[in-house]
Amino acid sequence: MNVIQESFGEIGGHPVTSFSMVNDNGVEVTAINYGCIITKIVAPDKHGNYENIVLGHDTLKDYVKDPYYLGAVVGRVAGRIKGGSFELDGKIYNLAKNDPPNHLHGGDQGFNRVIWNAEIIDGGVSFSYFSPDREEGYPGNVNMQVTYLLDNNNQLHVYYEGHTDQKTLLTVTNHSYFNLSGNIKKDILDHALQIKSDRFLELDHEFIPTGNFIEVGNSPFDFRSGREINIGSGSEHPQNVLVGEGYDHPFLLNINHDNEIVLKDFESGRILTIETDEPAVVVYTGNSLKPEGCFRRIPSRKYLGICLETQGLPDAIHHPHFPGTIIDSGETYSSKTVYKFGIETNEE
Ligand code: G6D
Repeated sequence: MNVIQESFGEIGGHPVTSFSMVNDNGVEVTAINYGCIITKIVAPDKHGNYENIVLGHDTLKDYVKDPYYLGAVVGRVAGRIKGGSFELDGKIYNLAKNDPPNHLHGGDQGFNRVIWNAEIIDGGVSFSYFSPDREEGYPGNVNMQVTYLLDNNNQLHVYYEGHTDQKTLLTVTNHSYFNLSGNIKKDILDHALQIKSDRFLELDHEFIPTGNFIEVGNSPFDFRSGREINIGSGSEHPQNVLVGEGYDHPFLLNINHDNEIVLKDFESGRILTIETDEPAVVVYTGNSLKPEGCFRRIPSRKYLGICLETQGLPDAIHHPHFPGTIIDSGETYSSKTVYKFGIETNEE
């Protein structure tokens, strides 16, 4: 495994570096130590064309301006926290209401907007960051580590690990927008998605979970046998309409057995298979991508990428029946997600 290190600019005098991991098959994953952002994933289609399959930018300036968390690790808490505040052991903590009136993806200067230390290791790169007590309003001094490893089976292994010196909240994810067509030839509406999930979380008008789990059966949220994403963009289901004619929903994963998430583009033959130890995956179909701006000269627009954010449940702190996202001193937050880049020729 080669890891090619290159300067990617600087922020406030701090250097930002890109790390390109290239395996023996020519698959490439590139990430920078600003936000642990994955800037590029290059994988072959069924004809052997190696093309980029994530939305990204070519310059640091564009990532600093980016409002979409493109490719970034988001946290301390991925997703929204209602009212931008929470209580732990009788104390109230107030966070940035950066998605007013709520908190989103760790706040104004979340993990996506800080510079991480980086170390090239065998098979990839490891990022680390010390998040001081009360950073973005969260309690506890937290040591975070994010590791990206690319193997010769075309799998990207992503490991997250966190330690705190006092009780806090922690659940992070990677916010890459996948588009398997290759170099964004089209949007993702005719990509097929399969998730063996029986339930998803109902959202309210602020995209905050109501606490209700909804069965997917007989609805545009039933991806158990695989179906095209466009079922949601044209749907009149109130939850599809609510989030801007698509999906922006956490799906409960059937942990401990066949909890694969599979995304396919039949035209290119590319298949992305995701396995995770997280209890949920937020499916976000880029409904809020605005027509302003571009991604490497491709004009931005709705549905240009799909995020599959494996994570704890959003706003879990306000829903005792959700799997927890509280971590205490002496405990280890750890999470693993594996992305496998494959090909399916029509002959199979
Ligand atoms: C919108 O509601 C969506 C979020 O889920 C997404 O993460 C963000 O855009 C980038 O706020």
